Amino acid sequence: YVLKKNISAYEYACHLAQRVHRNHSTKVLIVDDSKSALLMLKRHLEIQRLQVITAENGKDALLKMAEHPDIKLVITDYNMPEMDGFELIQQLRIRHPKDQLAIIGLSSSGEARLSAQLLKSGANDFIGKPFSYEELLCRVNQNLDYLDHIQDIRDAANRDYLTKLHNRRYFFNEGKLLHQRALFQETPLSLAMIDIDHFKKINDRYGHEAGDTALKHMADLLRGEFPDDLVARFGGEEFCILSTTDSANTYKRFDEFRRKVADSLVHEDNYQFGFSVSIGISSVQNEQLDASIHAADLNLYRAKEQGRNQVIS
Ligand code: GH3
Ligand code: MG
Ligand code: MG
Ligand code: MG
Repeated sequence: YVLKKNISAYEYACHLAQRVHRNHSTKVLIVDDSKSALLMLKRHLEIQRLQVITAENGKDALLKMAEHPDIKLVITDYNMPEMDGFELIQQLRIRHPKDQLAIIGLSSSGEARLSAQLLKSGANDFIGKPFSYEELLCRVNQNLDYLDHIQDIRDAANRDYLTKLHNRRYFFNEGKLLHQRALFQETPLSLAMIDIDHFKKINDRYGHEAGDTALKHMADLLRGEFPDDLVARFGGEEFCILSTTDSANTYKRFDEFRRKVADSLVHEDNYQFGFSVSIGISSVQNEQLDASIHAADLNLYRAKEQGRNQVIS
């Protein structure tokens, strides 16, 4: 009875200790050739509401990784048939860097050499067998928190705080890769610069906060219409899209978007208004990305000059 009571108190403590933000579907892969060890680990990790996937050796683990590319953490034994923990870790590291996939190696206590070997193979951390589950859970949480923090920092560096769209910096980094790939595969790539018309008037008439709401509204429309393209907030009320659609359809697609923006309304309790956008398009063929941006910018300028609320390619 005492044991049972202690275990449930312990489980309750684990429950309280869960980080609120931790996603219930965080996936963990555990790899051990001992079925009983797997079962024990699985049970304790599931109390943490982690989604647990099991594998009995390194080869099996690689298959499971391919099946579940969203696994965040691997906990692996070192001594296993078929493929041992060291080789598994080395194989995993070819594709998954330390700040995207955490790996904890299970080593035997009293074999300090093994722990060093696990770390050298690419593990983020290790834990000596036999271990207390409290220590295991601390290490699991610490490693998952580390990944979360890296992701938060990455988002802060790559996204615009107001609209949560990608920022200019991310646009150039990612854009260069997309550009190279398009050149290599000889697939079309087009670029659109979008600027809100008379945005200053929105700020002047309804206030800066309403202007912010209009920018968020614009971001929602962009996310809805171009889910597969690289969309960024380029500057104040200017957005840039790098799109892999067939260039013959580019004009039509952006003109439909222009109409959609003009037909939509921004509304809150104390205001309601609409706005339009001007769009300049260029194709990104054998040119550098910078040159295509410049070309799209010139077309945007012409769209403004010719009366706004239009697309020029
Ligand atoms: P045009 O049709 O020629 O593009 O005119 P415009 O008024 O849209 O362009 P202009 O460049 O004169 O003004 C852009 C304004 O956008 C000025 C700036 O105060 C405002 N702005 C830039 N960033 C933000 C923001 O984050 N929030 C809000 N509310 N306003 C912003
Ligand atoms: Mg987070
Ligand atoms: Mg403007
Ligand atoms: Mg502008």
